[in-house]
Amino acid sequence: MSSGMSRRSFAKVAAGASLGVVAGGCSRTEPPASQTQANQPGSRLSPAREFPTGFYWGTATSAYQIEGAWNEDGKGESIWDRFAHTPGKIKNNDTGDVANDHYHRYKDDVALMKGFGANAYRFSISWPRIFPEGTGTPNTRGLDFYSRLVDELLKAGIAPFPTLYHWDLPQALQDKGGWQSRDTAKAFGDYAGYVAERLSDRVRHFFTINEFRSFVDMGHHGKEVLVPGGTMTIALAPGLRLTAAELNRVRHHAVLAHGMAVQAIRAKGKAGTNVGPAEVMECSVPLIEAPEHIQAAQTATREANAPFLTVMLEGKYTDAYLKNAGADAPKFTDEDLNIIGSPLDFVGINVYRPISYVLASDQGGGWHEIPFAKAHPTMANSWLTVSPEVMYWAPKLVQSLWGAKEIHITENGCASDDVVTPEGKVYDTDRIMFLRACLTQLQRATAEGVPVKGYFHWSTMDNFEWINGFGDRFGLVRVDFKTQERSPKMSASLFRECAALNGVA
Ligand code: BGP
Repeated sequence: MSSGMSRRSFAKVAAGASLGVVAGGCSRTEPPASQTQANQPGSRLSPAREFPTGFYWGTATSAYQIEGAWNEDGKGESIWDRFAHTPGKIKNNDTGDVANDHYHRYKDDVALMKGFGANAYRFSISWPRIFPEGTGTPNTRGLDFYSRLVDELLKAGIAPFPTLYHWDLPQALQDKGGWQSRDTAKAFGDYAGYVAERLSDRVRHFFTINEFRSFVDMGHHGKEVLVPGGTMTIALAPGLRLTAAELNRVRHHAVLAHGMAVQAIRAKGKAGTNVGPAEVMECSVPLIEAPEHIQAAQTATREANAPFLTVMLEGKYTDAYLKNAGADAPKFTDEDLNIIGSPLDFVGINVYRPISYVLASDQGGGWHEIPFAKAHPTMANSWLTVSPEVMYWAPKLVQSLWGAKEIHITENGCASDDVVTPEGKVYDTDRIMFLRACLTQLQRATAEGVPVKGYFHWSTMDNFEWINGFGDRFGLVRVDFKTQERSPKMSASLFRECAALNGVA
């Protein structure tokens, strides 16, 4: 489809070779033994529900959302510390100061993950823990925390998949212009190289940046999101309202930072370190699965991702993006594009919902966007339209548009209005329905040869959900934020079954 497709060189990973065998160490992060047994004849799982051998069954979190210890052991302030400490920004004025206290309880949390059968874990590294000022002298106590966490994970047979940026920019860099400054991209590359140099003896996969579109657009302008019956606006830290030209510049700096990080990780990490982004892909889903509508969805998806995934995977902005932006388009050089389009080992995509359904059209770019019907079902969050088929189409289109050889679903999940029974149980039937429906569609993709190698459920446990504070509960594990008590919900049992059977249970 895209002209840049053939020049992307995704590292080829032989089946089973991506199991995260630790270089030079004795820890291995292979699927649980039960996973392979379940694939034997006589297994109660129909082969039509199985995932490929070696599939990663993981859950995901991010530093600010769970760690707490916001000013401990030399950590610097982040833009989320500043934002949450500003009254009125977060529901109930909640903050991540303590959050899940994971910084002190990480061993228990790793044990929980092991308990529900995960063989992979996606967490994020807090940049201001490592570089309190964003650049300059590193804080070794910050790095030590992640080193201990990685060791604990490997001991539990869980492969670590850290993300280097999940929105908590050092405030010191924000004070110098934040993502509006090109220097921030350079600083991110340096930080990424530093971490890779120190952790890649044990960590085989790094994600650069989480959800470019969310932190850029929602943080620097506020973003309108289509919901059944209308739209809603979401604003995140640092809470700016930039002009279109300024916003495009920030977008450019974000993908440039990603490219610089990819190059730094290649330069400083051990040979064989894998790297890719974790982007919230804007996926258009064909309303009807007929060739012309599938083609329309593919074209629409490529354009919708023009400033982020498309430029990272093609090494160029689409003509339509530049034309629409006109005088507001970002200024860039060929060298910038080379950096942004640095070859990747995998593509990580966060998949919750489609941006829209589409049908083919003779008008415009070749597609017609169909709004969600007013009564289209949603999960507890009004933005989360129930459209599990996006879990098939998102990786499928990443493969067909860009020829990706390895794809990870880096987030998928839903908040639920969890009710605790007198016995202390949470029967989250809605999350179970959502998870099973999404996995069914994902399995449909892998069965067709779409190279999805891992699934990371958002989230491991209830946590600080950005502007919704502790109000939205996305976890497989319930957290009582007064006592920090953790209790697995029924959905954790479904996850464990799926991981053990390596299929949709
Ligand atoms: C993604 C973020 C996660 C998580 C999740 C839940 O966009 O990467 O950090 O927060 O969404 O959604 P939300 O909290 O926006 O409702």
